[in-house]
Formats: sequence, structure tokens, C-alpha cells
Amino acid sequence: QKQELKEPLADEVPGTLDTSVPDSASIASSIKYHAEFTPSFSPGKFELPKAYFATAESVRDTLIINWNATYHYYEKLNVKQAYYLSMEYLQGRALLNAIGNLELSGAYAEALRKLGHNLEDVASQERDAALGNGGLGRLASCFLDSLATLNYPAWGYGLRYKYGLFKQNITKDGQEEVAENWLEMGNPWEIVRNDVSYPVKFYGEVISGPDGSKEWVGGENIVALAYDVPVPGYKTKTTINLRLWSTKVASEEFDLCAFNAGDHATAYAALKNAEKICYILYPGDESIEGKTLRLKQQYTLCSASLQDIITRFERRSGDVVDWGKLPEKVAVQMNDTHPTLCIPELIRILMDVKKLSWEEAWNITKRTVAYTNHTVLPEALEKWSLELMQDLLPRHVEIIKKIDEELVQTIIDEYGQEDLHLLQQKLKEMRILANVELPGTVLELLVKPEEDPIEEVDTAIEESKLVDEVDQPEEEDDPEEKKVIPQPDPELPKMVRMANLCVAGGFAVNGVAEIHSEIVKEEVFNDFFKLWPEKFQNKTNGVTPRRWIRFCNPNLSEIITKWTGTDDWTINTEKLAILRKFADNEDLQSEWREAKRRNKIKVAAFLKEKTGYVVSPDAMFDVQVKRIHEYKRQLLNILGIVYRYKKMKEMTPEERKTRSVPRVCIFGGKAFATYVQAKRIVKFITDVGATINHDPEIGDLLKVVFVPDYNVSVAEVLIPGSELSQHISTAGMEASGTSNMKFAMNGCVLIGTLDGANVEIREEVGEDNFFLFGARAPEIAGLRKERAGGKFVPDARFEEVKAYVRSGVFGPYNYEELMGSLEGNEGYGRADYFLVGKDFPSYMECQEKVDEAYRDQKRWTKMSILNTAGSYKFSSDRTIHEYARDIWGIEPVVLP
Ligand code: GPQ
Repeated sequence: QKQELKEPLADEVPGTLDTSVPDSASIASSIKYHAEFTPSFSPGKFELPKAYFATAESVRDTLIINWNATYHYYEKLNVKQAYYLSMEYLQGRALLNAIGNLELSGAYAEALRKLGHNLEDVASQERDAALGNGGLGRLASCFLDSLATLNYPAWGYGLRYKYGLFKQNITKDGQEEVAENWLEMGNPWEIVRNDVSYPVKFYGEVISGPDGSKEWVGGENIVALAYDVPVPGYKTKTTINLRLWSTKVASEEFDLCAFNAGDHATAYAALKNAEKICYILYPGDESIEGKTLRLKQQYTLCSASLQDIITRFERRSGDVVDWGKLPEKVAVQMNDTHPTLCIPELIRILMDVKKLSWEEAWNITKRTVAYTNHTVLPEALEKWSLELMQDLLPRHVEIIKKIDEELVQTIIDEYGQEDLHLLQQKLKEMRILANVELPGTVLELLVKPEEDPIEEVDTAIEESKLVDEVDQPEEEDDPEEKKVIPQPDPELPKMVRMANLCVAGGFAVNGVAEIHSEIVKEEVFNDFFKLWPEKFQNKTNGVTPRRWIRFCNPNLSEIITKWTGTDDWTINTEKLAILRKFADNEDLQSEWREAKRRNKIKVAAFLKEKTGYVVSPDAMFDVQVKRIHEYKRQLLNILGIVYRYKKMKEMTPEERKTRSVPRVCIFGGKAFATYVQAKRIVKFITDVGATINHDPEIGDLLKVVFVPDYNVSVAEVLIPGSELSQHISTAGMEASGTSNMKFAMNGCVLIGTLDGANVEIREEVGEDNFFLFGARAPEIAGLRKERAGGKFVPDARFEEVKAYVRSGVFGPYNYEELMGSLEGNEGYGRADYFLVGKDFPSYMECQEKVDEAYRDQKRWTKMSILNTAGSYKFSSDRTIHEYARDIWGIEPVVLP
């Protein structure tokens, strides 16, 4: 019922119990109400950013109504719920996404217009929630969107970092990191639950009761407090929860006596100690450093989340709690190994608090917890010092030792004791504990096998002596056998291998793209795969088509809706395939180009604002945005650009004009703060840009722009306005990649290697619509050997480009560390471990094909349309349906 618009009064609150769909008048009144009565700004003018906060708070009212309804319904039905545990979430901005999902964008735009504001300006006030580093964190956020949209009963759990991912400034020295205090102005999307908190303990000791029971006592005690972030689904009332833990001191820990005695430092220490756990997002992105604080963070997430999950299970169970039913009501998904401590923590709670036996607790855990692997980079497979863990989590170490002991037994059963060398090797590779003596029981078994008591062996030797003197030395195998029992190396630290623990304790193990899951099964965890083949699965990643097409690319969305005849594609992405049959249609083609052009103009304006560089929207927009990492090979891209530049310089002005396809090469991405080589790459790209962009001979024919502070919001601008998108990792090293999916959805053509999800994208969009180059995954090991053996003969073009860089065209900075690293120069890194030199020629040839295709705009537009049309598989809705069906065993629950 449409209301007449009038100046809203403060007391006209759209009642929190009013669940009807709000119109623009009631929305305007709600916004005004919040501006006045949820004040976090001075009274008076209704300006930015106040308008943003009031708008967000009014949206939150609706989200709370839906959140409560969803929560109570799940509670009532006592449904099985999935819980996604992740140390990272990259939610980005929430406002446009929330009102888009609620189908209130128009009403909000109108309401704000009446209040003198423009929705886009208001939305741009929001700070990105950047509680993650890259793909892994953004995947978690896409999953939440799909879970809510598909009405799956599921929650996310994470940490509420005070400082999210650092803000990146680009200076003349390259990347500079600045702390991102994203909560500075408050966060309108979170609801603190002062009644939901759990104790979390560190250090202390384990005491055993006379009945063998264990109790973990003493130590440092903190409290984890819940902050809920409602996650609305698209076109559904279902609003699920992202519960983020913040840490604070347990009240009894504040030392008032010390404080009163004037020793403020001591009094504050405990306070700070507790709070600092959630201060900063650990900056590691596929690299790891053993830090107590990081382990405390991981444990806080696991402990608080599991206590919460168990409390809910008990409450919903009613009078009788049947712990054996836990796996029927709960599935816990560990997003990579960061939440591995879930396994020993669940066992600890079940045994020490709920008084279950080891067998019961272990069996329940093995049916409740599942693990997703997101990387095969050896340096990223998490290991923790046993000593550190022993100190911080003594009870968990006992439990991990017990799991390890059981695993050792399984390995012995599997491989037998005939070939002790083989057994030793398997134990060494598969055990959870690395460089740790075998459990006593097992050791005994190995040294003197049951069926061969010593006397019998002696008799046998005596007998053999009688039979054949020559055989004797071989039969005297006791010292030999002892030698093959693995002994810890005192020089090396004892470690806990988290991935091995996940595989042993998880009921499912999945990779994130077909090729990656194959590598997981055939290489990284091959021994485990042979032991438990039924655990291993593939779940190819996906991204939400709401944020990544519908909301970030309204121009294209309109066209898709028009040509597919429905806006249903936003959920049922298979509908995108309808576009295939119009790929050659001239009307569609021209609309398509027009939309892309409008998006490119937006990108050009954005680049000008952020970097000062002016680029032409007539040039091809060629984009590589992702974390800066050697394996992702931004260096290959920039060297390709340098080569192109050199060739252009060698041409006459006339040749340059007729022979070059104008390009704007855009880079974006953050380097891990202490990853020196990655930071050199950032510096190199910006230096190349500074030279080329100011070269009057080149003009609009080539531009190189590094966009500072790449994040979700920047991606939402860049991706719709890109035409060529680069995914050029060394084959076998990128587990999946997810931006490749976003680019394809937005009609960008990909240039890439056969790596991660590229393989499947190429299959779906058709090989004619994907620019493929480079060595294949199975060749890589051999190529590295060839390289190391000095047998690799680099292409002349590769030598030429490096010499050009060294000649100093890009300024006085010393690029020797970068160039040297590509040459097997021991002093500079890993001797082209990432095979830039090997792939350079095929990359350059492929780039020529890109130019040729772009010259023919009809052909290019067709390729672009076929990329969008073929991208439907990469919706996270598809991925989530697969997780729900194959791993979690949950069903959609639609609210009445
Ligand atoms: N990934 Cl282990 C991260 O972003 N951070 C990490 O710590 C690990 C993996 C990425 C991975 O590199 C990409 O290939 C994947 O597409 C992404 O996870 C999501 O699976």
C-alpha cells in the first residue's frame, strides 16, 4: 500500500514488528529516525557520512527481522546446520548488496533522493570489511551469499579483527602499508550479543583424575564475545549469520590490587593481552610464520565456535542429549588448515567436559568435521612447533598425540612390517607429528614383533647356522632393523602438520578445482588417498552472480535480462547459456559493446582519480588484479609489456600507429608486507608505468597503471570494465583462482595457463574463446630439473627484454635482483623456479593472437558474449549445492 509522502516525524518508526515490504516513504522515515535516535554523529545537518550510517541502520532493521525469523525457524525445526569456519572473510561493502538482495534498491534510492542524497554517494561512504587477504577469504563470503540465497541452514564463524587487511599506498619506493582501522566510525552491520560469550584458555596444565579423566586448569583465561553480521539471501527472507568473535579480558583477570597500588602496567597487561588477539588480521597469504599470536587466534576461533555449536546442539536436544547424534545435526567445514584445532577442541569438549570416552569422542569428531585444501605450495602447508603448541595448548597436544598414535597404527596395518624401509618412509611422510619419536607402544611392536619373540629369532639363527653358514650374516638383522626405526633428529624442531591432522580427522577432504583435486589425490596427499579414497572429493569454486554481475554490472545485467528473456539468471545461471545463440546477433553485439564501453569510461575515471593517469576508453583494457606472488607471475605480464614497448620504440611513427593495438594494462594487488620479491615486482611495475605513460612517442598506444589498494570494492569497478584478463600462474600452482570466474561472467576474455579453474573455464566457454599458452602441469617438474641442470636455452626475446630492463630505461632503481632471479642466479632467489623464461615465448605469441582478435571487434564481442554465456557453472550456488549434498548432508529450509 503506497503511502503519501510527507516529511517524516521522528516518532514514525517503521515498527520493528512491521514485516510488510517497506516503501520509499517508510524508508525515508526510518532513515530519519536512525539519524536522530541511533546517533553516532552530532545532531543537526543530515550530511555524509551520517546519511550512510542512518541508511545502513534502517536496512539493518529489516535484516534483524529476517535474521530472527530464520533463527527461530531453524531452532523450532531443529534442522541440521553447516558451520563454515574461516580465519578470513572478505565481505566488502554491505549496503548495495543488502538492499539489492532485499529488492529494495529502487525504494532506497528514492527515499534518499527525497532526503537530498544520491544512493551511490551514500554507498561509497562504507569502508570495505576486509577481514581477509585474497581468494580464500572472498570465497568464504561468496559462500555465505549462496547459502542464504539457497535457503541452506548454515552459519559462518570468524574473527572480528580490529584492523583488517592493510591499506596499500603506492609511493616512489613501491608499496607502503598503512593500518586499516575499519571500525573507527563504528560498524552498522554488526550486532553485539552481550549474552553470548565463552571462556577461552591458553597455557596452564593438564591434571588427571583418579578415573583417568583430564582437566585443563590454570593458565591465561580470556573471553570471546559474539558479534553477529546478518547475511541476507537474494529474493528470500532467509538471513543467515556470520558470527565473529572478539576477545576481551575475563573480568576476574583485571588486577585491581595492582592497579590500586599504582602498578598500572601490570593491571593493563592482561587486558591488552586478551584484546590484542583480535587486533590484526594475520597478513599471511599462502605463507606462514610461527607466531604465538596467530595460534591464539586460530584457537580462539575454534574454541569459541565449537562451544557455541555444542551449546546450541544441547539446547535443541532438549532433556536428553545423545552425543552420537551430533553428526546428524552439525557439519563443520574447515576453510583450509587454519581452523584445524577444531578437531582436538571438539574431542576435548566431548571428553573433558561432556565426559565421553576417547573412542566416542574421536568417532563423533571424525563424522562431524571436514576439510578444504586451498593450496599445494609446500611453504603454505601449515606446520606448528610442537613445543609452542605444547606450551599454549597442553591438553590439545595430548589429544593430537593420541590421534597420531592411532594413525601410526593404521599406517603399520596398511604397510606391514616386511619392508621396514618402506614403513619408515610412510611414517615419516604421513604422521601428524614430524620429527617426533614413535609412541612407546608402537616402538616396542616394531623392534620386537609379536610373532617373532627374541628367543625364537635366536633359535632360528642357530638353526640357520647349522643349515647354511653363508646365510648367517644376513639373518643377523637386529642392529639393521633398529637402525630403520625412525629416530628424531635433535637438530630439527618437532612439528605438528596441520594438513595431516585434517585429513586424519576429517570425514571429507576436498580440493577447489578439478586439476587441483587431482594434484591433492595424486601428489600432495597421495598416501592418504590410497588409505582412505572415499574421503577425497572435488568442489570447484564459484562466485556469487549477485555481487559479481547483477550489482556490480547493472549495464550488462539489463542486457542479459533482455536477451535471455528473464532475470532468473541471477539465481539460475544456466539461463546465461541462452546468450550463446545470439552471440553473432548484431543488435546484441552493439548493445554489449556499448555496455562495456560505459563500464570502461567508469574505469578510466576511477584510474584518473586514484593515480592521475588519463587513459583512453578506445584502447583494450587488459587487467591483472590479484595478490602479488611470484607464482602468479605478474613479472611475466610486465616483461611482456616491456617487450611490446621496446618493439614499439623500434618502429617508425607510422608503423606504430598502424601496427599496434592500443592497450591500457592495469595491475592491482597487495604484496605480503615482508615478501621482498613481491614488493620489488610492485615497484618495477610502477616504474615501467612511469616511463611508458610519459613517453610522447607512445601516447595512448600503451599505458601501464598500477591501481593502489586493490580490494573488493575496487574489483567491483574494474572487472565490469575489463576486456582481457590475465590468469597466468605456473601450471599446477594456483589451486583454483576465483577472479577468473568473475571476469568471464562479465564478458572478459581470459589469457591463461592450464591451471586451477582456468581449465574448466576454457572447457565451458570453448577453446576458441580462451587464450591459452604455457607449459602444462605434468611438465613442470621436468622443466625445473632441466633448468637446474643448466640445460635450458632461453629464447632470444627473453634475453632481449632482460637486457633492455638492465639498460636503465626504467630509471635508476637496481632491477638486478628481479632479473637475476629469472636466470638461475643462486644469489637471487630460486633460479626461475616459476618458469617465466620458459613460458615467455609462448606468452608473447599468444598476446599477438589477442591483438589480432581484438582488431576484429565483431569477433572479439562474440568471444566476450560466449564467455558470459559459458560462465554459468562458476556460480557459487552450484558449488554450495554440491557441498550441501556431498559433504554436509543439509537440505534447504524455506521460511513459511
Ligand atoms: N588461497 Cl591456502 C588464498 O587466498 N589464501 C590462502 O591462504 C590459501 C589459498 C586461495 C588460492 O590461492 C586460490 O587459488 C583459490 O582460488 C582460493 O584460495 C579459494 O579457494
